[in-house]
Amino acid sequence: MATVMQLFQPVQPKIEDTGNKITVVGAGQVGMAAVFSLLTQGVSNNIAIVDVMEDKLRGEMMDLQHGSAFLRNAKIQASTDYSISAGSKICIVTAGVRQREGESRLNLVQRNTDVLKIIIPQLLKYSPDSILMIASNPVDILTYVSWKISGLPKHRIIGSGTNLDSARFKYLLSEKLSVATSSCHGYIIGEHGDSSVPVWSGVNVAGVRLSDLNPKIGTDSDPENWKELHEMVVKSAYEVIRLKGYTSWAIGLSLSQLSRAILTNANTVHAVSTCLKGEHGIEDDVFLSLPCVLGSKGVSDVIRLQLTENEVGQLRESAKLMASVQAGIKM
Ligand code: 6V0
Repeated sequence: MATVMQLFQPVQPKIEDTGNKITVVGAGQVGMAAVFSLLTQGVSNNIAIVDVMEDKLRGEMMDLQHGSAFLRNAKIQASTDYSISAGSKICIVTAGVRQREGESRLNLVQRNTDVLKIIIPQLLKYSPDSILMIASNPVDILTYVSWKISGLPKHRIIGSGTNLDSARFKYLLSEKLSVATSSCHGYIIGEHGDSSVPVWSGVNVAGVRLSDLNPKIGTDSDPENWKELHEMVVKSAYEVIRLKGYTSWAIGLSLSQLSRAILTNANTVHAVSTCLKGEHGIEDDVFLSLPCVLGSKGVSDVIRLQLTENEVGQLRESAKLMASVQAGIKM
């Protein structure tokens, strides 16, 4: 084009690689919330979105592209063809069916396993060095399934796990204590879902452990009923689904935070789903959440939490439940 020829004196061909490409599979509520968080929080400016619904993909892509003037040099692609995902540093999987009102996450297993059998090989074909981050539910089981399908080393498969549950927990603590969420420290570990375990022994503000102030915290005999906070965390997804049909914003932000940790090689600690065989007496290849150090290689370390006997017992119960569900999956 003549105008272009007049405008530019070519010096060097441009390269496409931004060094921070992320593919999101699933252009549904969770996938698009993740994309929006990644773009607006400046985590990545190079996003590929893959789904099976062509029109939806095109609509989402165009809508985001129209926001380019408000973003930081964003490159946004979308297609049903996985070739657009080539060269991704992280592939986030949010595709699949979601819970219906009142349906448990574990109920979704086989339906979403079948979806993963299609998706994972395609992602690795085009991004063989990428970190896989799984969000589809039941996330712990599907992280295990993705590990099995992919044949990747364990550190490169991360389930979004209880990073979200821990965030919900911190929010509820902050409401109860009237301090900022970022100043409330505590982890929910184990299953993302109904059998998750709150680590009351570690909950603290400014290093002051609430369990030192209230030794009964989190137990049935606690007159202050702090246990209710964890019950609210477990119920919260069901409640949001009842009210708006799905959950999206908080999981999108959670996936964005985990991606930032990986892309910036941050070595920050997050509760994510990782293989816990050998930890706290767990004997099976199950994926559950413990606080992990995240960097560019994925999980570099699992934090050895000093858990109470009761907390270890609950974690092992979750592990048994995972192992029994895994045994029934047709891979
Ligand atoms: P949604 O809005 O129905 O979107 C799912 C998307 O997946 C749709 O656009 C589908 O077209 C797409 N899809 C289905 N099959 C394929 C396939 N084979 N290849 C590519 N795309 C496909 O669901 P939503 O976004 O609400 O939820 C997605 C998943 O995330 C569900 O399994 C949820 O249960 C799960 N969530 C996980 C959370 C977590 O904390 N880990 C939190 C919320 C939801």
